[in-house]
Amino acid sequence: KQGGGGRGRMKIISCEHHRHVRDCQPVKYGNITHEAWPGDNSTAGPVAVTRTFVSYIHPEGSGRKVIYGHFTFVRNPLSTFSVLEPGGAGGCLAQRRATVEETAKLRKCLVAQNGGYFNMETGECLGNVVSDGKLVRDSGGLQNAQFGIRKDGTMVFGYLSEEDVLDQSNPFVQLVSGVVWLLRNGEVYINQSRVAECGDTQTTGTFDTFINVISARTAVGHDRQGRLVLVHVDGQTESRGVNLWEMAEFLKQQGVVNAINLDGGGSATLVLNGTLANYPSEHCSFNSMWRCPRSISTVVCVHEP
Ligand code: NDG
Repeated sequence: KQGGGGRGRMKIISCEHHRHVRDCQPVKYGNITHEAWPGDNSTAGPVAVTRTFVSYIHPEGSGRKVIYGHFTFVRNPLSTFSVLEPGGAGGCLAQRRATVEETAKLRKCLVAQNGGYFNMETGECLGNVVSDGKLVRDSGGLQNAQFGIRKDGTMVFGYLSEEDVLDQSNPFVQLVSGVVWLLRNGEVYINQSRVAECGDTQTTGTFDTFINVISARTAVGHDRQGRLVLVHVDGQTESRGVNLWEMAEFLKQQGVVNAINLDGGGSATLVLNGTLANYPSEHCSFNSMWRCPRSISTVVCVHEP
């Protein structure tokens, strides 16, 4: 758990040795710790297409299981995609938490999912946050998987130094942090993420538990055409859904090129045109018969240009 008190700070400092990704990464990628891909810039057709899947996957060592979720394909992400602070601008500073429905309504999102990780006790937004050109939060170079869009429409996936985050020549207009770079250039990048990243940004047990446990998951990635791809898989920690190996393999099979893992578990939420469209795992406080979307932190939002 992050923030507050000395213990939280200690934990963050314990991640620092992971900062120098370049030291550990295979020569294959040289000194480059992120991938850049030109975003699609088409102006015709719908902004986003959301597709529902019910798929069988084959987990290691067992038969098959069924997984449920949605893919959203987004054209022209530079003008149709935003990272939103919880409950509107200023939400990270205020350590606000809001449901995806609440935040999505304020920006008239056609499609919205939960975004970055947050401190469940204090509501603090974690990682880097750039929302519609405004740098809201700078993680100080802490290494976790990033997704951003630069001013010229380039999509960036991977690890960024603080200098990269603050770059003014082609600045980020949207930026959000995940945990685990699932796919790098069409290849599963989990083993490398294990070494490079700060596992303490998430709180589902140890970093390895977080990677290996089945749960609800969300991700952001892109396809070969430069369309942004938002994904969620329904689940519940330890009982339904996918581990990150399965998530990465599934995305790879669907033609996703680069993808990072965003907040999942009880945070995993999809809202279509203002309406909840997934099966959240949290029980409602008023009656455990029903499942309720969690009040979360930042949101990834697809809207009209
Ligand atoms: C979810 C995450 C947890 C994280 C919390 C707040 C999963 C499986 O949201 O790790 O700390 O961001 O992604 N669980 O519960």
